[in-house]
Amino acid sequence: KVLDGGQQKYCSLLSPLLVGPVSVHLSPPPSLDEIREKNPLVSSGGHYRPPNCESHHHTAIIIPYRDRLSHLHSLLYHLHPFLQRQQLHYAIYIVHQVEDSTFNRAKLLNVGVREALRDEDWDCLFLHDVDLLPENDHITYTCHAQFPTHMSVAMDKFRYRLPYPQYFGGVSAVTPDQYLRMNGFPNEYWGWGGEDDDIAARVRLSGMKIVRPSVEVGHYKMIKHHGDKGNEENHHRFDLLMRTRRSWRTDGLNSLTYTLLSKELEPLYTNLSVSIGDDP
Ligand code: UD2
Ligand code: MN
Repeated sequence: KVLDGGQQKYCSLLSPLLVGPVSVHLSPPPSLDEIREKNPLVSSGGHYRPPNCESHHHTAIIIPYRDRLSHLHSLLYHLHPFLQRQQLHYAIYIVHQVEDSTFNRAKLLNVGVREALRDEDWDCLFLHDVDLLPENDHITYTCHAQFPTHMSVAMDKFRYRLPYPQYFGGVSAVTPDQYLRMNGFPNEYWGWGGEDDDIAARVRLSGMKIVRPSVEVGHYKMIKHHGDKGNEENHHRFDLLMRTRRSWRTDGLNSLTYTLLSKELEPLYTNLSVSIGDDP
C-alpha cells in the first residue's frame, strides 16, 4: 500500500473494521500480559498507528488517575482494540496523582494535555474517566472542527440518557485550539464534583457550544464503584461555579503549575506521575 514517493496511502474515511455495538465484559479484569498479547501492534507508551494506511486522525486519550488498577486494566483491554478498529493514530496517557492529597480531576486533565502535546502534534484530546467503556465503535474518537464534544451522552448509570442538558462529565473531546480558547480547565476544584459543569460553562463563556453524538451510538458502561478516599464531595463547588464567569480567564491553562515526577513509557500507556499540590 505504499505509493511511488514512498508515502503511505490515507486510510479510507469510514474504517472497514468497525463492528457497531460491542458487549463489554467487566470482570474479572484482564492481566496486562493478556492485553499486550491481544494488541501486538501497540508500541511503547501506548502509541499506535494503523499498519497499512496513514490515519487522518491523531488522538491523545488522557485519563485522570489514582488507585483504580482494575478499572485501568478493563479500560485498556477494551479501548485499545476499539481505537484500532477506528484506524486512528493514537496514544493513551495516564495522569497519575501520586500524593495522598485531595484528588483534582480537572487539574490532572490540564497536566495531561500539556504533557501529551509535548510528545506529538495531536489534533484531538480525549478527556476520559478510567471507568467508562464505550459500547459502540461508531462513536469515533475524533474531534469536531469547531466545537468541544461531549461523548458519554448515554450511560447505563443514568439509564442511557443525559442526566441534565448542560452535563459534560465522563468522556469529552477538544482540539488544542478549542482547549486554548477556553483557557483549559479549572485548577481549583479539589474533590468530587463541579469541575465538569465549570468546563461546560467555559465552553459557553469562550463563545463556543457543546456538540454531541447521537444517543444511539453514545452508549457507555460505567464500572460500578464507590466514592474514593481522597475524593470526597467538594462542598465549595457551587460557590466556585458562581465565579466561573469571572475566573475562567485567570484560572486554567495559563495558571497551571505542577511537578512532573516521572514519565514512563509502559507497554500499553504512558504513565505521567505528577505532583499537583493540595486543597489550600
Ligand atoms: C462523575 C463524572 C466525572 C466527574 C465526576 C466528578 C460520570 C460518568 N462521570 O464521575 O467525569 O465529573 O463525576 O468529579 O458522570 N479518579 C481516580 N481515582 C480517584 C478518584 C477519581 O482515578 O481516587 C478518576 C477516575 O478516572 C474516575 C474519575 O476520576 O473515573 C471521576 O471520578 P469518579 O468516577 O469517582 O466520579 P463519578 O463516577 O461520580
Ligand atoms: Mn466513575
